[in-house]
Amino acid sequence: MKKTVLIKTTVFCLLSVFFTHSSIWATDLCQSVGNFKSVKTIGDGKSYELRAENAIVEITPYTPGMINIHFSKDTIRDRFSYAVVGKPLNEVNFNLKEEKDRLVFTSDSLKLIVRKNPLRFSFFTLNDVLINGDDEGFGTSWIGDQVSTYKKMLPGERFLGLGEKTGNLDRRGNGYENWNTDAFGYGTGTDPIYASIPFYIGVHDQISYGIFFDNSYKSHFNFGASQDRFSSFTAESGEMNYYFIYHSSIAKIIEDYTYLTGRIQMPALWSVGYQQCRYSYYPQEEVVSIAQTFRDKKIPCDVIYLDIHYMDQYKLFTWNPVHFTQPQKMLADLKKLNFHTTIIVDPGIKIEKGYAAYEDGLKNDIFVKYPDGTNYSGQVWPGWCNFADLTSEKGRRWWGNQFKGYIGDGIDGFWNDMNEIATWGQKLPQLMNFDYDGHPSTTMRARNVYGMQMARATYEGAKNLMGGRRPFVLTRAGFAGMQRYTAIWTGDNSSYDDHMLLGVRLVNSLGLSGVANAGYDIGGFMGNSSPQLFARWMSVAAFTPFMRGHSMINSRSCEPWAYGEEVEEISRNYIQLRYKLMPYLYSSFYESAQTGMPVARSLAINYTFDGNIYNGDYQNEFLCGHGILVCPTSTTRDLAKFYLPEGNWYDIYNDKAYSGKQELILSNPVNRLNVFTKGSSIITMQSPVQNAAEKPFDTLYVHVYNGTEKNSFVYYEDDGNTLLTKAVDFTDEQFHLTLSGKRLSSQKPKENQTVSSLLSNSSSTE
Ligand code: NBV
Repeated sequence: MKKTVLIKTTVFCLLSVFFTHSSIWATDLCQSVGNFKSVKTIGDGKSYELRAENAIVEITPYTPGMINIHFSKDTIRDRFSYAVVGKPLNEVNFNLKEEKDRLVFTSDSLKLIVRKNPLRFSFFTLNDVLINGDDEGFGTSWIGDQVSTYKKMLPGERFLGLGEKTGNLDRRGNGYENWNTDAFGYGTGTDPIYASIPFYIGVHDQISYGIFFDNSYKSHFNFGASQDRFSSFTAESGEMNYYFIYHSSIAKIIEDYTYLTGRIQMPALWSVGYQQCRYSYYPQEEVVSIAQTFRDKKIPCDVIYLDIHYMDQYKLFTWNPVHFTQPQKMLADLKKLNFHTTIIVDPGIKIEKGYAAYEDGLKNDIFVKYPDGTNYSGQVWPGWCNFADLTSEKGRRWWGNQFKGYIGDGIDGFWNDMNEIATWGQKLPQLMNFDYDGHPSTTMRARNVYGMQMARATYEGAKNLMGGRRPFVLTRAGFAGMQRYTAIWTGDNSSYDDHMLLGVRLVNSLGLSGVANAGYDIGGFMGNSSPQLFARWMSVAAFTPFMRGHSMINSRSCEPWAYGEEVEEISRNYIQLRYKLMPYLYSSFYESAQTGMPVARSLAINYTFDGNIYNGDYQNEFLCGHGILVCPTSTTRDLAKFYLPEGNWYDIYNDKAYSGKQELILSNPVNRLNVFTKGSSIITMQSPVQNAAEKPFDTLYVHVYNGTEKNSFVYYEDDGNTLLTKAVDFTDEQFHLTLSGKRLSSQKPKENQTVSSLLSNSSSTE
């Protein structure tokens, strides 16, 4: 009897050793989805569920060109997404034909062919041209919790977008990580930096497609770094949930992507004006004096910023009792000068007995917690702080309500900084609990979305408190979909030429990735700009969606007059030009709000297959709106090389005509940024104003440039301030200008406004 028991124990021990080892191996090796088992329709009959040996996959068409592929090891556990707001359209055709070795799904725009053994996904045009397909060997697979999809990399394939990523326009040969990071003093190749947008666009053989990987864990993208076999996307955990988008143009891909993740709201008109910042303007008299200097010097400006020194010991929702003794009076004085005021807000709430926000946060139990239920504390400007869980409805509501005092005082702009979350030491513990809107998660999943949820809480709170006026929110950290709530700036850049050019690419890349309202610190946050660089930076920024001068404490000032008379004059000229272009810029924002098309457009959007635009010398060029080509170049060269893409072009200053598809070498004086308008473009302008509240003359100038293309432009105008409650469909306040041959026609001209065609080129209209 005793013997038998012993034998059994031995067998059990051997078995357990075997299982332990086999499970170690199972998690260490790459686990494939395996072979196909079954397929059935689910939901409303348009979605399909595929079962394979080691995975379940849901396939859902969202639009004819956008298909969602969602893998899970067992059951799909989580459909929750902060990024996605678009729903599958009802009228999408999506049919399945099952064959012996494969499944063929067909929509009105593409075919998805799923090979059965092993399961591999490939997308084709309706004429059977490969758009993008799984790597035959790997497809989708897991290593432990880490999940990846490997796509075959095609000869000559380029990769664009991925949001706020340093490096070149074409990302081939590089790998990237998404992990929102306080990247103080980042270099031109640093990765990651502040915001994460796991969306990219692939281009090859007259074909372009987009892939949005909806997973907020730390993710990795490899576009041929250290290998040349595949492009891949990987998340440390969570599910492989991606949206494949195919269209005939990048513009349409962005349209679908922003259908999915949302578009910008119409910004307050004043926020499209020039904005002046400094770390930090104080005391209050200094703030008003800076604003007054803009008016005295006749340099247009709409916004002044208060950085961290406006607070009492950096405590949020307070005023500094020494430097800001009469904040309401200061704000009223600024208002009289037609200035709006934006304040910085960091997420940390100082742990201090008796401090109202802290006590209230404790009472309402809104702070982020460790798993043992104690509040997480980290050190930032005010000292040790707690942090509201802004991934919970309750936390966001609490946060939003805290702005009551500031809004009552007259603040209408909210600058969200340090929301990666940045704390001294920069090692946010991984084990903290976040609500993740009812899907409890650790920092691992919540970190990348925290900044976006802070911007959302700020936007929603301010919107509720501002009596129907549009708040302006600016964020440093963000995630896919942030464009619904906020503009973004590219953090702590540096005062050198390559960083200025990097900023241009970052903004263009954000635009390719759904974020139409973006900008950078003009002059560079860190270091001291040269006068030439500052002047050039101002001129480039005049064509950038968000335009703000900002610099670091103890560095050179960054007001337009801080670099002497010549630079002041150049700055004034370009800021003034921006204000004259306001009807064009604002209409371009309207286009972004309607279609997702960014204001600053990488040339990859319109000239996707022209290899020259990816050339290192030309990759910084962009279109501002549909018709203004901006050619930023460093200030270190007397002559600069440009590339004019297809079409015909006019020098914006003297109307000199150039034909496209040519490289140009022109002089590069600091007072003259090379800018061209496109043949057939329609550019609306107004008389000069000093700020957005000042009414221009009642004449709208419509510049039409002679060209061969048919073009149309939607001119849009509203009061610039009132929240728009309905979706963007404001037919009363817009009119379409259509240029066909030499005839310019307009529909629905606005009351009390004359449309006069001021022709830059006399033969351009009838
Ligand atoms: O609040 C101070 C700065 C701010 O001016 C800057 O724009 C942010 O990116 N902030 C970072 C905190 C730390 C700066 C060293």
